[in-house]
Amino acid sequence: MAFEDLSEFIYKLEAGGLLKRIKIEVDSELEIAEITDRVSKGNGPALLFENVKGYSMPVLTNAFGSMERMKIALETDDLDAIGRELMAIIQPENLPLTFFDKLKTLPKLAKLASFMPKTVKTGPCKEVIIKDNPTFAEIPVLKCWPLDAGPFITLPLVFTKDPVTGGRNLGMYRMQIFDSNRAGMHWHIHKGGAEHLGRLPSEEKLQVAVALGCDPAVIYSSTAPLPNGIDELIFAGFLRKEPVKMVMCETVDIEVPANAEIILEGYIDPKEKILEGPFGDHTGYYSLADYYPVFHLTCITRRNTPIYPATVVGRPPMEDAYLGKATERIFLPMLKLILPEVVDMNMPPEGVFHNCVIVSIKKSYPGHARKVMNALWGIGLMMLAKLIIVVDSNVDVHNLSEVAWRVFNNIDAGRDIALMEGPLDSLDHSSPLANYGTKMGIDATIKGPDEGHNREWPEDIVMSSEIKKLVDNKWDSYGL
Ligand SMILES: Cc1cc2nc3c(=O)[nH]c(=O)nc-3n(C[C@H](O)[C@H](O)[C@H](O)COP(=O)(O)O)c2cc1C
Ligand SMILES: [Mn+2]
Repeated sequence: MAFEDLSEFIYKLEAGGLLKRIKIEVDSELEIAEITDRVSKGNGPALLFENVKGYSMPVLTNAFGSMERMKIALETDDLDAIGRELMAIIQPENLPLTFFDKLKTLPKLAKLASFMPKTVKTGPCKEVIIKDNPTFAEIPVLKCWPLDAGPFITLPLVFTKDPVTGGRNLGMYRMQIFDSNRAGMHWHIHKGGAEHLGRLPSEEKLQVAVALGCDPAVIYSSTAPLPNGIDELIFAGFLRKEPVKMVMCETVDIEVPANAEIILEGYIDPKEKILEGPFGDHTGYYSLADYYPVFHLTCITRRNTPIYPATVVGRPPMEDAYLGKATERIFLPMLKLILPEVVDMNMPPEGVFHNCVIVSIKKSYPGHARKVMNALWGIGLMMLAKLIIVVDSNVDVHNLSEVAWRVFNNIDAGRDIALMEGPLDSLDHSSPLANYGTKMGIDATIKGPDEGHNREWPEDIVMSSEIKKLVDNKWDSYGL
């Protein structure tokens, strides 16, 4: 049974001893962030702050902050299995060929239909409707780091519609609170929300709705790198094996999850921008201040006693690392559909997703590693990967020590480093220009004469199995 809402997820975590309630008074300015940072870095539990100074709403942090909690969130024992299941639905060989094949796939297609979001008349997110002077002031939005430009909503689910096709997008983009009814909308230029705004005639306004606190599959789906034009709510339905219940907003023509804790309705004027940031970001640095669109609040709808969810990001690893790991596992099979030579992939938390991708391949022709780099730089948000390291199939990409050892030994800098100019993540601070710069590929695979390497390539040092067995058997007698 899927989680209906955030509370059900909280109860599940609590029942498993994976959530702690903090009853003494804490400050939404810096104190909650410092507590969360320590607990998160210490592999600690999810935190529910019940007594936030000056506010009646409790604050939830670190809910997704471990592999165990991430799996509970998506109701699975094995994130890779979700990826394989996704493949089973979209793989071409599963398209019906004969009549009997068709019959076999019927349950699968019926399942797909059952993932579509379902519109309902009303829901808990409408228990309170505030159209007169709605204000952010009742929400305990966190200020996370000393040099942050203000409080930031860090787990917002931002809904927009494509002005041309009407198609929905859901993305997670942080929102800086400027005053009672204006917030920044920090969608990067590569993202779905920004694309919608860009398609809007400049004299119109883009309607936006933001959900705070949904069931965990919906929250995760807002972070998933789905191609623009694919509805994140169908993906959420697939993950939770039940449709997401949606309800129409009060002041904008957008549907939002009926079981959300809080809904913020509003609009963005494409002609208006505001200096947003700095913000202590998931790179471990303050992302630089820059101009972003302004969200104008027109209505708040919410539960009677909502929970405000937040994440604290900073120097990795933090909570977002686990959301990223889920994405790495769930989307790997799909990547293999396009690149069957890929064996495994690791996006280590220190690389904050867009800075480092390590990929192992079954190499079968000269230049194969470069082909994989170029392909990755051409697929969706992988275009932003600043460093791609390619290793042979026998290398365990999740063992960073092994990867480092292979790279340090295997590369000839003149031959094995590929530099590529192109788009970079908006959070990258190293490139001379924002959003554009140089990316590097490292080919750490074994080279042979077909790649101009006419010297012998040495063997890995491995003890023979007979001697290993002999030493195993005699181990206790060595007196070690
Ligand atoms: C905690 C968290 C915060 C994020 N903040 C932002 C952000 O401020 N701006 C942004 O463009 N992407 C941000 N992202 C990444 C996007 O949510 C992600 O790229 C998502 O796929 C975007 O959806 P879209 O492709 O529909 O635009 C964040 C992700 C997480 C997990
Ligand atoms: Mn999208």
